[in-house]
Amino acid sequence: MILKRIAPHPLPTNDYICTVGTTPANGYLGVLGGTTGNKIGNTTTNWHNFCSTVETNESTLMTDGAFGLDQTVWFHFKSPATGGNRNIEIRALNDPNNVGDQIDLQMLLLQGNPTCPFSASTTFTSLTPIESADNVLTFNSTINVCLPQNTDFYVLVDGSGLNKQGYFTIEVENMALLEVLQMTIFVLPKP
Ligand SMILES: [Ca+2]
Ligand SMILES: [Ca+2]
Repeated sequence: MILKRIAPHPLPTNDYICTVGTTPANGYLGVLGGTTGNKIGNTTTNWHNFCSTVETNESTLMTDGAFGLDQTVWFHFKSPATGGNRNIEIRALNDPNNVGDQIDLQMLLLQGNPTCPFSASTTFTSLTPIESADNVLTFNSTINVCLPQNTDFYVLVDGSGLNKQGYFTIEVENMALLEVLQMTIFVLPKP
């Protein structure tokens, strides 16, 4: 019998929320540009959540949608510096580059910054849940949401019970300036 040694997976760099911060290698995607169509992240960097864990009290964030947390990893980005509210789309794709391990993606978007270094009692309390996504018909996951300018956001990425761990990509796109409907009402005096 011939035994072949396989290369072990490196552990994810963004398992713990306080390791993300502003380091691209740990999941910091950057500041989104102010022009419609601007993107951060990409569909070529293959992230994964092998052997990632759930931190103490992380599940208290699940007030929207409330999917169960299995093996979470974290991303951080900032909305455009100026320009007011924007429609922003966050897309996580299940192994689009066929690295070879699928994941049924779930996402949670939070506003604010964690309180670091990690503390079970305070780290997650400074974050506000905004929106969750657990698409039923696809292993991909998408969030469409209107976000304020110049604000920090964190994205939790997890797998579902169908497939908890695997490879994925993540991308954030500026979809459009939110149009404000202006209406002028004339009140005419009674004749
Ligand atoms: Ca984690
Ligand atoms: Ca899950």
